[in-house]
Amino acid sequence: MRMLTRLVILTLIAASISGQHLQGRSQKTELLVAVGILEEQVQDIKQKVVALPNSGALCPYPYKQVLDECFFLSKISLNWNQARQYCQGMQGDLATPRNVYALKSFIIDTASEVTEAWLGATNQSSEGTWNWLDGRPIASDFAGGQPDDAGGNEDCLDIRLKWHPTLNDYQCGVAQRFVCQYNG
Ligand SMILES: [Ca+2]
Ligand SMILES: [Ca+2]
Repeated sequence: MRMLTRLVILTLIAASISGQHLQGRSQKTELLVAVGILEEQVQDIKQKVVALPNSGALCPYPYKQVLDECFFLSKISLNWNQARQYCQGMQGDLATPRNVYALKSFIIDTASEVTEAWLGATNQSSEGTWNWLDGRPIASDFAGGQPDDAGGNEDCLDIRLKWHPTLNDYQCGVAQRFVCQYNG
């Protein structure tokens, strides 16, 4: 009797284990099928990505892509306020680069003769405070001794291509080349 009970219990355990195995196997099969479907979908998405036009499409003419931002280096020279108006007239504003040195490389690559260009920051309305036009503080990247508000008359930000670090406050009324950034 005792033997029979043990046998029954062992049989039940064996059946239970085998059931778990079966269950586990079918779960594994289901997961493998799911993985297969996902792999197919990934392939499908990759093909669609390849079929898309070049990533240059991120930046409409005449902007050029630098990392994930779109910049335009002017050929003409304007004072800071005029330059800002010009950029705003082409769906942008003066540049507020997240990576100043990527923009610097872009300017040098595009026009190595350029020595300075307006960027998107001013303290015309609050002397001493330097924020990008999008509100982010300009924490670093000012050249040594800058901003110096020389002559008490430097309220606009430019980039000096031959300086490192590279940013400077300068007289807003001076006409020089400038960098716009697409805001689309
Ligand atoms: Ca100033
Ligand atoms: Ca200065």
